[in-house]
Order: sequence, then structure tokens, then C-alpha cells
Amino acid sequence: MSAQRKFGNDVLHRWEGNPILELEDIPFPANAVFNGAPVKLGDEYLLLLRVEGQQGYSFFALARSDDGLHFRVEDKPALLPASKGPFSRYESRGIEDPRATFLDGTYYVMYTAVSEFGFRIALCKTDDFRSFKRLAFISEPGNKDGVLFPEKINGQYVRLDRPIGLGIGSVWISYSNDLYSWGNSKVLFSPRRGYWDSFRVGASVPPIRTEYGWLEIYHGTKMTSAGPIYRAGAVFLDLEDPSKVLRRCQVPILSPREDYERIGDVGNVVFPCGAIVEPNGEIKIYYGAADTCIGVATTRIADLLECTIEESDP
Ligand code: BMA
Repeated sequence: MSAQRKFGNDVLHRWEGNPILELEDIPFPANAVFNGAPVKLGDEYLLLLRVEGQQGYSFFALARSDDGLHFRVEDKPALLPASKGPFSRYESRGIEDPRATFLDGTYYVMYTAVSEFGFRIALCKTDDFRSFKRLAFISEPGNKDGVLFPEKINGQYVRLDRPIGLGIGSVWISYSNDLYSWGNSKVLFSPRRGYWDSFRVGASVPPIRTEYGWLEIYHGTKMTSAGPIYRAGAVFLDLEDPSKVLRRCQVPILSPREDYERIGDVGNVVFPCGAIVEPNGEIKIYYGAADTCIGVATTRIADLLECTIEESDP
């Protein structure tokens, strides 16, 4: 059986060495590692990891690699939930799902802050992924999956996120003049009845500029009698006006099929949090698998374009 048939013809191709990081690779006591944000700093690949500690709350650790495939995790956590100061109240149950964007000469990281009040989006910045400066909470509770565009559009910062309204999760777009105050929020795209993304959709990878529009790799869920199945999909947004969806995939680009994606703390989950576009055009997408480990899969813009169709009413 060919590798492609074995993997069910997903548009993304898993690396045969997956998972690239699992609990055994964490050099301190932890419960699981998943949902990491990749960046390429010079020739080095960094992966800011969500690690769930044995207590049950999450924090971030840093992994380094020369090839984007073999990673070594640093001995100490990179960022812990704030224990004092104004951020501590809203991070008391952990920090989750970092997404990193290079913008204005620095890296901004949007992450989910979790507390007794619920989850909300936080923003911090870093130059080296060793020290982080927390900037602000940029949403109230009930919102997560914040991803920042890598450039200003029409003079404004732009982000996607996923507020939960009436239990339904759509991807929204918002704008800001200073990265702190956000507004002019609009629904960008929603779950589709009867589809693999019929229950919720959320932004996953910070948008990537392509000649066909902004590529957003998102996650979508379908509810089943055994719980949700998390898959990955793709949309292309208008370059000048990213509130317009130009194209959307009909089928998922990655579905949980391998044992490490099917079985874990939360089974049937693939959850991308970032991608690296290589000089040769290959896109490496890093994803959490079953909330227990991390995998990498590759694709090309042309393949993603081919699996999307024009939105009838952009
Ligand atoms: C989402 C987030 C992710 C997690 C996923 C699957 O809502 O909480 O951190 O990987 O669910 O459990």
C-alpha cells in the first residue's frame, strides 16, 4: 500500500518520523506536549511548545532544531503563567496555544490565557524566545485562537480570532491601530452544515501572504456521538481586504488517521498552530496531535489552492 493511500490522500504529507516531539523529549516532569508555534530565526528553527504540567495547567517551553524536524527541548520552561502582577489573575489556570508572528522587527505571540473566568486572548512580544514582555489581554473571556497578520493592511494591524457566540464558533476578523485596542470586528467564515467543519471553526496558523491571497490554515470540528473530530482546512482571503474569503477548501487538508493523532489525552485531534514557508516553497505545518504530541506535515501553495474552490459570495 503506498504511503499516500495509507494516509488517506490528505493534502498535507506527514513526515515519516512523526511525532517530532512527545513526552519523552521533555527534560522535566510534564503530562504532555502539543500545539507548538514555529519560527525560523536565522538558520535555526524554534518551536514554542505548549507543555501541560502534571498539575494540569499549561505553560510554554522552547525547542530548537537545525532542520525543522529533529528538535531538542531546553531544560527550563520558557514562559510560565504570571504568578504576580495584573496578568496573574487571568492566567491562574495556565497559558495555551501560542501563535507567533514576525512584525515590525519583533515576534508577537498571541496565546490563550486561562483562569476561573474562562479563556481570553493575551499578547506578548519577544526578540529571542528567551525573554518575553507581556503587553495586554486583547479580548474578554470567551475568545481564543488569536492569530496576527504579519503586516499592517491599509495602515492597520489585523487579527483573526474565535469568539464563541451561542455555542457556535466562527472565525472573526478585527483591526487595531496600536495592537492593544481592537474593533470593527466582523464574521469571516463559519461552520458549514453537513461538513467536516460543521461544529466549530477557529484560526490556527498566522496568515501567510501568497500571490493568491492570504492563506489561513484553520481547524474545524465535527461533533460525533464520541465527541468532536478536529481537522485542518484552508481558506484564501483577499490581500487588500482580508475580510473577504476568496476560496475555501471543501475537504480537510489533514485529518486524524495515525495512531498518535487518534489516541491520546484528547483523541482524534490535529491542531496546527504555525507554519514555516521554506525558500523552495515547501510549507512545513506544525500541529498538535491528540493533545499528546507534535507532528509536522508539508505541502505547497499550489496543492492548497487546488483543493479550494471559489466562495460564491465573497
Ligand atoms: C481546543 C484547544 C486546543 C486543543 C483542542 C483539542 O479548543 O483547547 O488547545 O488542542 O481544543 O482538544
